[in-house]
Amino acid sequence: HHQEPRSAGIIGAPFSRGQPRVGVDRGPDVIRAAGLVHRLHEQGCAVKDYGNLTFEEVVVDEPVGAVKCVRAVGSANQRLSEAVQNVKRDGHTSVLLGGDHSLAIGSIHGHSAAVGDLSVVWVDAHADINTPLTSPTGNIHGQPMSYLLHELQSKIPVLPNFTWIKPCVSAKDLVYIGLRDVDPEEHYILKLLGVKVFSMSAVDQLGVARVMEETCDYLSARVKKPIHLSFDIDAIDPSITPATGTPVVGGLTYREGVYITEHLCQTGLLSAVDMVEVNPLRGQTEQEVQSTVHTAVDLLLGCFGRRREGNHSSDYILPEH
Ligand code: 6HN
Ligand code: MN
Ligand code: MN
Ligand code: MN
Repeated sequence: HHQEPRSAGIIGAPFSRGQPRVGVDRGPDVIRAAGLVHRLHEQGCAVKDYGNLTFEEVVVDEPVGAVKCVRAVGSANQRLSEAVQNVKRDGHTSVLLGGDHSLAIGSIHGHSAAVGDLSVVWVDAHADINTPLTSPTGNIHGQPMSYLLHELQSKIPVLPNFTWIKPCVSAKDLVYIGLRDVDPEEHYILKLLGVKVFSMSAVDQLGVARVMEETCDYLSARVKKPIHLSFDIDAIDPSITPATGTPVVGGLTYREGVYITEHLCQTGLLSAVDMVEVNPLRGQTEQEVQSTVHTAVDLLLGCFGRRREGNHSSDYILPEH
């Protein structure tokens, strides 16, 4: 079978205000420095790098209730949403390099604004579905899905710089993979909305191949919608990707992570990808940082057609002597 030629439109979002640790804003540049663009080209993928976004400097950003940096996060995501809409209108698969996971608000919003109804595959140790009122930390990177889901809108208070957000995802169009650190309030929400979850227990029980088969069967049961993959690097086990802000033991292996991206690529429906929470300042050694960054790159290559069996272009001709 033949795949359509792919093209990636890369957006860097050096943004960290959805959580308190410095360094995650360096994610886009370290992922590029590891050769992402070159390696995508090498595997026959067209690439346009749209560069890094710049963000409004929000000087006064007092907590709203318990929620921190509301205005900065709202404003940054509004810019990101516009940027993703641009990339989609140019015909690319959108690639967001974060930055922290609060950026999923703008990325998914912009994707949906450009293409309509989406499926969302959220690969993460965490569910990131706290509402502003259930959040135990006030960090917005633990809340993005709550702002995006139609079903939670009555639970979301009005927040400064958040009024542009239109909920655009239905609970039935969301699948989680890799969960292993879910707050009790989040667990209640997941059960209340009947969200499809493949926790690490399910990965252990079923194996990653069946998890992906069931994920795609579930999402394509009605109509085949474009897929938004939101990949938090902390989904992978911290023995492989330690340079991240909220590591949790017992995660996906490198191979399970790559398999997820290969499988989603082969659906032909992958339309936008987030690679978030890579924080080079959280590595204890250079080796820890490199392992984390190289894994992020390999996951992205998997999203754009890299196969571990090898690849060759369809017009390749063996040299004659
Ligand atoms: N992430 N559930 C915790 C919270 O603060 O709401 C942790 C969130 C982690 C978020 O890793 O993107
Ligand atoms: Mn063929
Ligand atoms: Mn996480
Ligand atoms: Mn996350």
